Amino acid sequence: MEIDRISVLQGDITKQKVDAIVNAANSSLLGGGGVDGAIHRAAGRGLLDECRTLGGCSTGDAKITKGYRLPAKHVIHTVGPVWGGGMRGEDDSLASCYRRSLEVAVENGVKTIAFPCVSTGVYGFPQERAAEIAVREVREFLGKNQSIEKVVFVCFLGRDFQLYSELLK
Ligand code: AR6
Repeated sequence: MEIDRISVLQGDITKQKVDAIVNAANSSLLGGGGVDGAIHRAAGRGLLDECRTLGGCSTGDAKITKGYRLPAKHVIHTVGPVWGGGMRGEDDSLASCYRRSLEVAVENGVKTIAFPCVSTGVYGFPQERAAEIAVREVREFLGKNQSIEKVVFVCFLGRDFQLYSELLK
């Protein structure tokens, strides 16, 4: 069942030893604060150099790089929507981030993948609404795809850990 392949933990995504961790990046893909900053710091300069070759990324899309000094083999960079009140297609864009990240994962033979809570920090997307979208999209994708073995939601904040734990019960 899909649900057996999904888990949640509270912690730092840069420490996860998985095939790919997802980065909540911005459209430049050239780094920033939050989880993006943490991933670039932990991965080292090679990550930024590879990101420079990618030509940025649109909101709702995803691009893959190597993981460099991270324990994860790859980083899948996705660009979440900036919250603007909910009437500007934010839900669809966020759903697209999860779907596109999983599609890129499958295309690259990634079997284990960790997600942060995309858009819910600097970009201001409401946490509960984002968690519902994330869990729904991942469940739906895993229902159709057998090649992904494990999806982990890595929550930095206790509140997110609570929300995901409830949704995955
Ligand atoms: N591991 C896991 N989650 C983390 C970590 C970590 N080490 N650090 C922070 N988080 P944010 P966004 C959580 O702001 O809202 C950047 O500047 C954090 O608590 O990182 O998508 C980019 O360059 C929150 O739950 O991403 C963009 O400009 C979640 O990660 C912009 O921020 C996402 O918060 C993207 O904003």
